[in-house]
Amino acid sequence: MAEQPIQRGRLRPAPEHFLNEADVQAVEAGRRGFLRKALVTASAAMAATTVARAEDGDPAILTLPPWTTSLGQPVAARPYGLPSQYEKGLQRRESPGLTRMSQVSVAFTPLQGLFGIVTPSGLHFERHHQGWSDIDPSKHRLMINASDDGFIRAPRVYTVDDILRLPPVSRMHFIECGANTGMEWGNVAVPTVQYTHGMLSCSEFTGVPLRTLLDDCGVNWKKARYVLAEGADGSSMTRTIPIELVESGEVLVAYGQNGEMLRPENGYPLRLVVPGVQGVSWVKWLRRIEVGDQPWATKDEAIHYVDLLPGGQHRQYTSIQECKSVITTPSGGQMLLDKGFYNISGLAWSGRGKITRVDVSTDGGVNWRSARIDGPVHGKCLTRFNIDWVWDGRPAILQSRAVDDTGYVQPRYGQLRAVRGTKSIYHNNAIQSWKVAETGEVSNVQVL
Ligand SMILES: Nc1nc2c(c(=O)[nH]1)N[C@H]1C(S)=C(S)[C@@H](COP(=O)(O)O)O[C@H]1N2
Ligand SMILES: [Mo]
Repeated sequence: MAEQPIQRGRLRPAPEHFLNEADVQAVEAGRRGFLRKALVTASAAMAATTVARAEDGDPAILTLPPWTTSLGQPVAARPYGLPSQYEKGLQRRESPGLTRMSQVSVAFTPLQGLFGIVTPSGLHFERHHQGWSDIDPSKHRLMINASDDGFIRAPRVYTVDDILRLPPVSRMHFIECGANTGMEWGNVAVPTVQYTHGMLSCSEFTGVPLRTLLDDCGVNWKKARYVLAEGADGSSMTRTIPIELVESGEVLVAYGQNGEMLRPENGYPLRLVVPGVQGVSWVKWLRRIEVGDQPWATKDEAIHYVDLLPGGQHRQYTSIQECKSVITTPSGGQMLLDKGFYNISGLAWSGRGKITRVDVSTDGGVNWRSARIDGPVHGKCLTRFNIDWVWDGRPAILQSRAVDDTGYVQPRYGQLRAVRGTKSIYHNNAIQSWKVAETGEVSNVQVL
């Protein structure tokens, strides 16, 4: 643990946890015990550090610190601002264990350390099938075409400047990888919410509705049924998207993220935004849209992101991220330092619309209370919830259960597995449970 972890409230943060070799073996073997043990050791080591408290004679209140008695730094000492040096522990993290297991390249968002609903751009999760590049926008093009003339009248190639001239819209949406929470299908308890749910981020995206561009190319809306989106990276990332999502104006060719241009890792200079749909369809470094009337069955939809079901069948082209929520604090790896008051905080989202309610249980799903929804509630966007809790020092199991405006209720593991079996990797939206031990240690458990 290189950096001093961030201390917030009466919670000790999760250790900056990387899975080690023993953890990886345990994960591969599908055993839960090992990870827990590794975590207890890490937490115990942290508990030994003393916590500074305000008391009589506290120099922090009695003595004027240097920042009060001297000149501060000038404006623009850092023309592009950075977080405080004391926030260094809050980082996107790769988990070498998970990466080795699934041969993927992914860096997870530290959900446990974030407030509200916006993910700072520098902490937005990253998922690349073939790495990222910082593309020179003057050399980037977006081509809109079709395999036969009947679909569009005037195929076109757009420069980034062409797209920046068109009327923009800005919208807040979550993006979640279809494989988020995937390890839990195998009953593997990864230690922290960063690794269970951190392939999830939320930004304000700015761009041009794809509909505008298709209109510009004279699309035949009656004939067109699907579009194919293709990225400029080496992964040949291609996904089929139903035309209804485009026609509704929801799908954006985005260049803006949280008020500035997209970050290179997230698709600079152009990416597709497909609200409510799994991350893989949000094609980054977007360079081509083809219009057609049947799914293309590309590798990223025929082989990957397919859900194996009981009885040897599978689901394909499932793309909506169903209603889901997670408590981000207290969460796995954190430690409650004392009995007493805690604010339970978390995120809820639905690929079908708005969150209407989040219930929270502190006794493993026996009793539920409705949480306070805090801040704006947008469709297909992260929604923050908070609820008071007084911890009596006894073991507890914390859970959250979200409901969206279609009336859909987030399922328990037992309910999800009854329909989906145990062989899937994708689209796990089950209720997450965090166990609080008498020691205050919080860990990942599954409650059916
Ligand atoms: N061109 C391209 N687009 C891509 C990918 C990729 O590897 N190449 N990864 C996809 C996947 S699987 C996900 S989950 C999201 C991740 O977006 P992010 O890295 O901005 O979080 O981008 C999608 N778009
Ligand atoms: Mo993904």
